[in-house]
Amino acid sequence: MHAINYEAPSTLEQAVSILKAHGEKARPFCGGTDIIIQLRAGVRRTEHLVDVKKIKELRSLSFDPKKGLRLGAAVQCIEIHESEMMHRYYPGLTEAAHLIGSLQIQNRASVGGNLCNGSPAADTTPSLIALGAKARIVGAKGEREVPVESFVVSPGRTVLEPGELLVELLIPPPAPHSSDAYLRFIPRNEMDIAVVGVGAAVTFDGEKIKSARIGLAAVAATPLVATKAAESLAGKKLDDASLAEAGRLASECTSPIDDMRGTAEYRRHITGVLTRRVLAIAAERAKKN
Ligand SMILES: Cc1cc2nc3c(=O)[nH]c(=O)nc-3n(C[C@@H](O)[C@@H](O)[C@H](O)COP(=O)(O)OP(=O)(O)OC[C@H]3O[C@@H](n4cnc5c(N)ncnc54)[C@H](O)[C@@H]3O)c2cc1C
Repeated sequence: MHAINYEAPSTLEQAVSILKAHGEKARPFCGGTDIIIQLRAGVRRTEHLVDVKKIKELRSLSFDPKKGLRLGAAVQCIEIHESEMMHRYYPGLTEAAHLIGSLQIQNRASVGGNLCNGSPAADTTPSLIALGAKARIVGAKGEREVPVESFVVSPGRTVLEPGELLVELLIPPPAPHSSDAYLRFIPRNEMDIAVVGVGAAVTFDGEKIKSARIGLAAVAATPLVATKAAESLAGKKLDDASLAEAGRLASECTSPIDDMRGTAEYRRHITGVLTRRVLAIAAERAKKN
């Protein structure tokens, strides 16, 4: 690995100014569980690593019943799993964060880094999509918010311009009678990349579904929002027929590849199965809220 300068600013202003000064030659990082491996393997190159873990705004994990969740980009997955508030209000996102690697990896890995790495198979991204999360981005030219489903533009590439930083993820408060869930399928019971990952959030109005959102991983070049599948549920009871229809529409919106973990056809099939299952889990939880 070539020599790399390391800086760890303690304010957002300092980080933005360092990133601006070095342009494309600098990269921000949080836990390093992706970037260090990529730099060692030579698949990414940078001259300056800007460690953003000391910046207060990127460390926040705070919930307001009216405004929702502010999840700082550098909050580690283990902090999410250890938070009672997260288990109560966002159980699906919490289980996605707790699936990443091992406990050692979760002690370093962040949800922000999982998203910024731009992998189509990132485990927390479908949950963020299901929850309607927005990414708050800050750079030298100012600030912007991007819905998470538009954040990844191709494998390994995101909407972030050189010098921009993901500061936090903003997630609306859960509506009454709503909840979320995440399921993934991996080829073996070890640490592995998802063959398919599905996150879902549902809101009930009495016995019927008021609204739903579904996010998919590892079934296209970018994480997907399964809009038609989710919309097909509105106004219906969550029964075998509505689940089957949502599963069918979710697998229809995918464009998977064949690889060593599974064929495209297999991925489409698993998408339908997991969508039905994850919706049923989210619904069980929602009925208790
Ligand atoms: C053994 C092992 C097992 C794993 N298992 C899984 C798994 O099961 N599921 C899964 O989804 N992932 C898995 N991963 C990958 C997972 O650890 C990462 O995706 C992690 O979540 C990234 O977070 P990080 O803080 O370490 O990111 P980093 O490595 O620090 O950064 C990742 C990328 O995002 C950019 N970046 C980071 N933070 C910011 C920011 N605030 N603003 C702008 N850009 C930023 C960096 O420049 C870099 O390109 C595994 C990794 C390992 C090593």
